[in-house]
Amino acid sequence: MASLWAMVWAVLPPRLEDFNLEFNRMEEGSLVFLLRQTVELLYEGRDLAECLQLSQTIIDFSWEKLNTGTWREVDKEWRRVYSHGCLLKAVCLCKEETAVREAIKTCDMGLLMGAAILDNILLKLIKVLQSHDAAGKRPLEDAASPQGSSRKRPTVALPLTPEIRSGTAVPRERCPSLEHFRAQYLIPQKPVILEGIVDHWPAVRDRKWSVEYIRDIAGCRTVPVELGARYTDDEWTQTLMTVGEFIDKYIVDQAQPGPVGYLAQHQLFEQIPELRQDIDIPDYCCLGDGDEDEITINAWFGPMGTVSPLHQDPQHNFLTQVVGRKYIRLYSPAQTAKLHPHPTQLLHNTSQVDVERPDLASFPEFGSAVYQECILGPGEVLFIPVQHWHYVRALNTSFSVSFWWA
Ligand SMILES: O=C(O)CCC(=O)C(=O)O
Repeated sequence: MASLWAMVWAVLPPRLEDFNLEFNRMEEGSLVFLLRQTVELLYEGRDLAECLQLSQTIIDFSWEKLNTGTWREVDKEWRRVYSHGCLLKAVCLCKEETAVREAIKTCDMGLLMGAAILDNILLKLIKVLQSHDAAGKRPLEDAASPQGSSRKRPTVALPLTPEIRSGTAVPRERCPSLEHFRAQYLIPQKPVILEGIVDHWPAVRDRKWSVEYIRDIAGCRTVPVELGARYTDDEWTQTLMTVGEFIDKYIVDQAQPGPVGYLAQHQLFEQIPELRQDIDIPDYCCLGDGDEDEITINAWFGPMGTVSPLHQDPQHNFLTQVVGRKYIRLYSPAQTAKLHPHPTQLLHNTSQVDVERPDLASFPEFGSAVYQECILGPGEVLFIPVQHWHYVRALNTSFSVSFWWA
């Protein structure tokens, strides 16, 4: 096998001149100058220690810019500078074969916070580093045990599997034709569970997803994780950790709900193409008006007891269950007044009511709101029409993929 250093250089542009360092609208010219100097140092192979130090300076400086003002206001060029800093740092780290994990983490930070550069070079570099890092496929030795987690919070057990009454059950269809789905469900905006439509996915067939499979593919990748039982709680927060750490701390099959962390991610499949290859956009999305590249694919990976509070979204959704089962409650937009949306602009799409333990003294109308419900199992796809309120609770360790489309 070629040395790591040789494999890394096979990913980099062959010559210094091929390294595109053109930036528009950058008032901080000196940082671009520093970036050029760092790239030169790397290509001339003069002083890697200095190169590493300079790349850290570039990261620190551009990080400040990324964290000033709102995310939307951040100039994309700063995100490109940040990604370049991450690339250079990761490359320098690879000279020491012991720092491969840190190099992968650095690339992930560039992917998460930066912008695509040099034909997605950070993704290519991660692929090389992961193939080199056999240790990346093992659980992290220093990960805290679930019992030791300081984030453990007492949770009140809910009925493990609610009984679904026939009057409220979401209907089911096995591989309906496009026309049937359009006429019966899409046009009248009615929820339905589609069975059999993802049976060809590698994620449910030959590369069947499981916690260990996810750890194998993505254990050493750094991702954003939500901490807290539900995003409406005051203590709810977000952090970055590796998928391996997340699994060790939060994904435990246990009799009672434990500490809750949720890998709920809009970018996961862009960041980890190996997982994207295991799934497919449902054919029914072609009935929408939007292009395929406008479809958002989300990952929802969490332990038993993870709850998404009752909320609505501005697009249709195919919520697809890959691992485990989820209890889901649906209310049509016509019920909105009975669901008591939060009054603030930020949370106006979220109900104040705790669906399975409603405070009917504070929210009396909720008791008469009409709903449908289901338990979604592996290989099943729930069509949630646009603006339909949905509440979701994982009944065991669960991985779902949702497709937002219009
Ligand atoms: O599965 C979940 O926890 C939430 C899914 C969801 O809200 C969505 O796909 O829009």
